[in-house]
Amino acid sequence: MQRDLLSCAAMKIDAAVVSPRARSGFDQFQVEQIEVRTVRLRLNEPFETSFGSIDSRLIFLVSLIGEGLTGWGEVVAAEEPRYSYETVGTARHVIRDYLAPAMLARPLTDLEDLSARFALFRGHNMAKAGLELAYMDLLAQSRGESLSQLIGGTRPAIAVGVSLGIQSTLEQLLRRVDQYLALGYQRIKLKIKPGWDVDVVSEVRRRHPDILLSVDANSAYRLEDLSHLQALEDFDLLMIEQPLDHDDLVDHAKVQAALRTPICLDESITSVRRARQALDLGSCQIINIKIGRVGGYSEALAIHDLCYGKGIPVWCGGMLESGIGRAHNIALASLPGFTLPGDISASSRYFARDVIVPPVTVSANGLVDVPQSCGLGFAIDLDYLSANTENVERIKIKNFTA
Ligand code: OSB
Ligand code: MG
Repeated sequence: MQRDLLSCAAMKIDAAVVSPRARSGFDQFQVEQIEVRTVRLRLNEPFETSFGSIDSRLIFLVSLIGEGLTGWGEVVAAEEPRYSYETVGTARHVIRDYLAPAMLARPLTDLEDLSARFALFRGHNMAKAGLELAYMDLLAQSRGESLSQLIGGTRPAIAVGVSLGIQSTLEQLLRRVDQYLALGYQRIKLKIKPGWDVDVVSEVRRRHPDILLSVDANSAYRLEDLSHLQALEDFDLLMIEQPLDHDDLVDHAKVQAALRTPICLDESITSVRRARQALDLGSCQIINIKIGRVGGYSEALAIHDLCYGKGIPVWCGGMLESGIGRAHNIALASLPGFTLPGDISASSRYFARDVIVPPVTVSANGLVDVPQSCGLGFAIDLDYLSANTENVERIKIKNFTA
């Protein structure tokens, strides 16, 4: 184990005196080196959505070194541009050529400073988020706080659900549902697409009349499919996630107006501005917040605050993250507005061995503890990382001038 959780240093401030998010401008932090690394982890079983199936995950990790500390983040982009246009390749390019130089140029004052530097570059939210995550881990460590404390989290434990991919048979899916309910997960989300929807949902609901059940279409339907989507109304679903196009708000508003079941947007919400517009238009009643999709903590916190103020429930989505991204998701989901179970499963749901120690575990009543130790709250298994690394690059401050 190469990182001592108790050794994170320095300036411990009294959280009761200064509220966590009111402290901008407090710290000056010079990042000296950025390391980007890809690590391939096999999935325990293939994960299939309406846009395809994968059996391994190329995990893209970012670590920042500065002032004797190392902070870790994860870029959640996939290898192919299917969920979003970003890929591991585009993120590597954008980080190396634009974001890393902006980050290293001069000391960072706070998260706002970092996101303002990144805002000069359009899009590439997952690349930006990876660096923001690592910066927040550093900041938490330098203050001797947990990530959850740093962002104003209030929950000691978070409720979690599981996202179940499209299976080869209905029987297989039913077994998976039973398996994850027995493990304690509080909500089951079924991936759906045309041909794997009404009958499947009907059968799961028939067998489990009382569970929290939702579906996620990952944009597999068109506005013309409205009557088909209406057939899902009989199953008392918690929500229908992202039925239409990845960037649509207008047609979702039409679908929401025709359904009792809440629509939840995932892909379409890429910023706090888009979240506000979705709520103004009536495109959804619930929002899935993914730190990567929205470009980092700054935007994720802003969406949380917007929804919290309006009484719109939010929950934390997942991207088959390694433990590093998962630890950040746990911190995010500890904010008070995260009132629905997140897609934050145990490490073992996806990976035989995770890159963090200890792995994330889910209790028998479907809760994940929010770490209280400083930074991420998990140690990084550097030996295991090294053994599975496909590529590693280091970008140093001396390469750049401000
Ligand atoms: O739409 O929520 C999604 C995984 C990859 C890409 C998109 C999605 C998902 C999931 C899995 O549903 C959530 C998880 O990490 O467990
Ligand atoms: Mg989704």
